Amino acid sequence: MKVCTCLVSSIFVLMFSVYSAGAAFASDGKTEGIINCDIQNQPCVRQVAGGRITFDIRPKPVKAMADLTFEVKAEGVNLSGPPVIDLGMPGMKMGPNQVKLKMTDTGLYQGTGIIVRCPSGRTLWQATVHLPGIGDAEFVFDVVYD
Ligand SMILES: [Cu+2]
Repeated sequence: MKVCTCLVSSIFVLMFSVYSAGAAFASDGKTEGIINCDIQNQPCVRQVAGGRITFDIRPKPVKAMADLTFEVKAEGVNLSGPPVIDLGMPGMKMGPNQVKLKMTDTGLYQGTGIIVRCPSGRTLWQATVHLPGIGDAEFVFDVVYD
């Protein structure tokens, strides 16, 4: 189970991050500052290499432990292959969680994956979208825990 991956890899990190990084995130407002993608309400757009990519996750609200569809749309840029997404949490070492996308239309890539529930209770997640031939785009957003 992915929960276990998160648990096992986070046990030692948790001991430190809950009291140090976790506290810092909560107390000085850094959490709000590093969110750069309002994924609960709209797709997130990033200018890259003379064009732009649009990143989206459905269905909304975007929840942990639910089957999610990840989508990347490339406009004005040609990717040399389908994007791969690494899911993680800022300031926290999580187990590997990668979503591989497939082209479903011209410039449109989709794949399915799951965002796990972090035992620390923190809801801030980061998607690092690897764009072949272009580079990485990072999206930091909040997910919903039921
Ligand atoms: Cu975590």
